[in-house]
Amino acid sequence: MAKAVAHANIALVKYWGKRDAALNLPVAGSLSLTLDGLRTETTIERLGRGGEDEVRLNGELADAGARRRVQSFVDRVRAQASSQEAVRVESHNHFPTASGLASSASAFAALAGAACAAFGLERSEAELSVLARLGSGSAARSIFGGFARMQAGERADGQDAHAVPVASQIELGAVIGLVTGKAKAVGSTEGMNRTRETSPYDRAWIQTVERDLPAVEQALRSGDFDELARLTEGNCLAMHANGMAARPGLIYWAPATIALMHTVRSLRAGGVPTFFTIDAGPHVVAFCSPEAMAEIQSVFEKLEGVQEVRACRTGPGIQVEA
Ligand code: 2P0
Repeated sequence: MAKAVAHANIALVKYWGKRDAALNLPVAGSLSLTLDGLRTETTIERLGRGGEDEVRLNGELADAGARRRVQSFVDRVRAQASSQEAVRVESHNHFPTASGLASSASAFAALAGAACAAFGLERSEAELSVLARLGSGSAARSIFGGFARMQAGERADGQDAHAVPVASQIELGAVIGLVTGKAKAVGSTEGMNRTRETSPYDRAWIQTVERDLPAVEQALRSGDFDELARLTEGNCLAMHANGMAARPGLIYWAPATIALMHTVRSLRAGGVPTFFTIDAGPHVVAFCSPEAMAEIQSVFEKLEGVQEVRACRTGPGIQVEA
C-alpha cells in the first residue's frame, strides 16, 4: 500500500502544443506555480497476480475511459517493475465543485508517486516528472512545489522532457474566480492538437513561448512584479488568440471571464499587485501578492457569473508514503 499527495499547478507560461502525442512531448517549455488549495490524494494497493484492477475516483468506480487511462499509466510502472500484479487505485480530488481546474496535473503526479512507491521503484523527482508527463503534460510540473519550468527536451524518447524547480524572489498567491457554466466543450488534448494543425498563428505562438520563458524566469529571479504581470497576461492572451484562430476556433471564455479580466486590470491600475491567467476553460486565476488575496477575493465574490472563489497559496511538491 502506498499513498501520494500532489497539488495542481497553474501556468504563467502556457503549454499548448505537442511534438509527440503518444509520449505527451511538448513543442515548447512552460512555467507554472503549484498551489496548495488544489490537492489530490491517491493510494495504491497491490492485489497479487491474477486479479482485476479496481479504480475509484472520489469514492466511486471510475467510468471506462478514466479507468483505461489510469490502467495504461499503471501498466508502464508494472512493466518497469516487471510485475503483473493487479492494483486497487483510490484517488480523491479536494477541489472546488466547479471543474476545469487542472485536475489532471495533480492526479497524474500523485498517481506516478503512489504507483512507483507501491511497486518499490525508487525514482528521482526528474524521473517521476517524466513518468507523470506520460499521463498528462502538465502533471510533470506538479512533482515540484513552487515555481517549476517544464523543459521541452530534444530526445525522441522524452527522457529529457521533465520539469525543474525555478528560483524566485517573488511570492505569489492565487485567487481563482470559478465561472458558472458547463464542463468545457473541447478538452485540452483535443484543443491543443486542433490548434497545432489548423491555426495560422501557431508558429508565432511557439516563438512567443520561447521568448517569454527566459523573460519570466528573469522577472522571478530579479523580483520584477510589473514585468511578470505583463509577460503572464500577454502569454495567456496569446495562447487563447492562437486557439481562437484554429478551425473551428476554440472559445473557452464566458461573459464573466471577460468581466474578471477587466476587474483584475482595474485593481492593478488602482495599486493592487495582481495579474490574470486563464487555462482551457472560463475560470480566471488572479495571481497576486499574498497580502492582496483577501481584497481580490471579496471583489470577485461580488461579480455576476462568478460561482465560487478560491484563494490558494504556493503549494508543496509531491509527498509519498510507502
Ligand atoms: C498549461 N494547459 O500549461 C496549459 C494551459 C491548459 C491551458 O496543460 O494532453 O491536461 O494531458 O498533456 O496537461 C492542460 O493540458 O494536457 C494544460 P495533456 P493537459 O497548464
